[in-house]
Amino acid sequence: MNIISRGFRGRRQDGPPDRVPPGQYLTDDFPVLSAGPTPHTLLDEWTFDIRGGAAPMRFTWEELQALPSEEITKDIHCVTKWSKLDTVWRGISVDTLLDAVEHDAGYAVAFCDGGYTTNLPIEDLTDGKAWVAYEYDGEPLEAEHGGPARLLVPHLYFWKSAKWVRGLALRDEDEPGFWEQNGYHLRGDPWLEQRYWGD
Ligand SMILES: Nc1nc2c(c(=O)[nH]1)N[C@H]1C(S)=C(S)[C@@H](COP(=O)(O)O)O[C@H]1N2
Ligand SMILES: [Mo]
Repeated sequence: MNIISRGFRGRRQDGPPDRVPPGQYLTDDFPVLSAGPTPHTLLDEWTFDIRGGAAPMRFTWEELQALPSEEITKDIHCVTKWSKLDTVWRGISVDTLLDAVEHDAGYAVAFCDGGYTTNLPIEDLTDGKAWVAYEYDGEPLEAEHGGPARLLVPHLYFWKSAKWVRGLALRDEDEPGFWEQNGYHLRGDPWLEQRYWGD
């Protein structure tokens, strides 16, 4: 009888090739990957800052909540090889946030409570490709998954989706963030398998 081994093999599903990038497998769980302890910031002390534009911009939690939000259904892909299809979020488009700032930057570094950073070209943050998400599956985003708010950049590997995000620092040059200084690819396109330096 090989029912059991078949059952185990079932965890490593291939999934539809147009949805699951090369080298990835599907999971129904939502694994937690954090490089340090989970910070807990009170909402009335929480702000989202955009630095490096013509003038600094700051949104309080209340101001952020007053902006038009969207429901976002996207597949996500972690560089540790799990992918999860049709995850449902609510958040504010980064387009909406950057519209409030005069700038001509080509890049940004997202910064977070706890000190995590990740770098992104502005092109990967705009035109409906990135959000500051504060709900997952119809509930406030859990702290372990980045609540109160995280960046959601689903077309890149999930390390770009900075948890506990507190703002964006606009830059003229691409400046490696936490994982990008420690061996991860500068951009991280899962369809090109841009996992590590040199990929
Ligand atoms: N602030 C912060 N954001 C982070 C991380 C982190 O360690 N700290 N880990 C990244 C990595 S490597 C991944 S795969 C995803 C994991 O998100 P999850 O724990 O909600 O699955 O968050 C990303 N964002
Ligand atoms: Mo990751």
